[in-house]
Amino acid sequence: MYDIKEWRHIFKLDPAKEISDADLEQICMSNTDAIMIGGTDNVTEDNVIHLMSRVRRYPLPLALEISNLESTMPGFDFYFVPTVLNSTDVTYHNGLLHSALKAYGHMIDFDEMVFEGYVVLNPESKVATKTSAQTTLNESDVVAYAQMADSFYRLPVLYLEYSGQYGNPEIVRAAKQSLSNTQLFYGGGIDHIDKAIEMAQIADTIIVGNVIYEDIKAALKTTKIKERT
Ligand code: 1GP
Repeated sequence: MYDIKEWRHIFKLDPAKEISDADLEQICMSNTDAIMIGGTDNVTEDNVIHLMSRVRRYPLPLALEISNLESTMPGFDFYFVPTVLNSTDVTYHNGLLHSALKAYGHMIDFDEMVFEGYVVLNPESKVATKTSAQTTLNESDVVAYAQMADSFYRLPVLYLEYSGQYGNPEIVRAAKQSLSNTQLFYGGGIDHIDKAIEMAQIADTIIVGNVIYEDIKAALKTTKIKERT
């Protein structure tokens, strides 16, 4: 079975975006550790099932990051369930999860579930708007969330989500230093191998998204962190 603790690099594919078969093949045959399917807007049952079936041709772990109940389905190796720690809307702390458990709790394989503490840090991102996240956070705010995730909630993963923007390495480092058991995911604005290396030297796992759709060669190069960090 796959061990997410060993994952250093993840490509995140947005089911609402188009990707050619040739680009998808290069992504799935690259040196990444896993594919995560997830997005904020227009994530539907149809586009998730379509992308899942295309990625399933390749021999690497596949995870769904749950954005809504309608597009959640069997067939993935893992389900990443976000709880947005800096959301001001209880829906994104545990409201969606509560609805999901009411509907499907009797049939869930909890070994496949990974509860992710999210801290949304880019105020311009769709996820910040959707979750009404309080993004004006300094280093000590983020450190407090890291302690909350690690020492109180004991979450397996803390995800610093700068989606669409390259983050502040000092803030990421401060969060990392506050974690003992929780795995640190960093995502946002990695569009060059140098940025991938910088964040991979701090976080346990980096997530690469947008650049897949903008510059496939640069995206593929980010997997070289394995040789370079
Ligand atoms: C988005 O964290 C991921 O959820 C990756 O961010 O799309 O900016 O690479 P980018």
